[in-house]
Amino acid sequence: MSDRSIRFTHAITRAPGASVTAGLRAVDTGMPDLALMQRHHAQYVACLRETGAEVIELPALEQFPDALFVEDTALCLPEGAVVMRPGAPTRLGEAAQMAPHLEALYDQVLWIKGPGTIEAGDILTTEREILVGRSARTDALGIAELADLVAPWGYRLREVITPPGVLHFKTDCALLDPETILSTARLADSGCFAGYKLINTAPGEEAAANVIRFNDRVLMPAGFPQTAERLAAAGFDVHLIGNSECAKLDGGMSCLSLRFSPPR
Ligand code: CIR
Repeated sequence: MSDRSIRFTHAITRAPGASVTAGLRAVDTGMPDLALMQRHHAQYVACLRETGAEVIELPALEQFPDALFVEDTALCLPEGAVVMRPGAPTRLGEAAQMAPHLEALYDQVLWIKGPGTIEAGDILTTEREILVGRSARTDALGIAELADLVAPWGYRLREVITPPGVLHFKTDCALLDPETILSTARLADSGCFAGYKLINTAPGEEAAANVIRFNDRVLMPAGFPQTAERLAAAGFDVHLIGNSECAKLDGGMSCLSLRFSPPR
């Protein structure tokens, strides 16, 4: 089996700006501390870079408080990139800001034109399929439009459900290797991962599910020791990254980067 769902030559990140304090959040758990967030972000970028990947760091976009969560703006596949159409009105304009950076690396950059909406936090790409969770941000029309765009590249897209009250599908799961998924029990119980090996987050550590496998590493938010132990015991090279400030905005490891291997 190939491993292009976990091996990447490139990543794109965007620095948090002062306006991040106005970022979207489901529940107010306090104001994010920009200086601490910047330190965590630097730790995250360094960890990606240490795998040998080229990490393109974009400057902060003050007019878009959530713009550091670049994952939601695009789906990057080896064949081409698809610019998303975010369902959060304050985030809609972020996608167009990302497009030129993708056009510099890809021959094929396609766009979700709407009227549907889709955010890539709801998309999990494995070796065999693309899973898309319907959520408050991602609707049936957006999913259908993405399915049509990626079909010519040979991708099978499967619509699944993001658990109610959960921001994105990948808030609750992550691909650990081509066969293995880390998931919360509440998501795994839906049966959507039949045929994959599963590792569940430890009880009370649901917020540990949003990790990323990036080359030989697993980047994981600090503060979830039992789940970290489960991953280490399964043989994964776990790197803990501070996430206390992004967590106040419902953001985690996957949200902070686009990870891909462009064809040129
Ligand atoms: C939002 O609500 O859109 C941001 N505050 C958090 C986005 C997190 N992104 C992700 O899970 N892919």
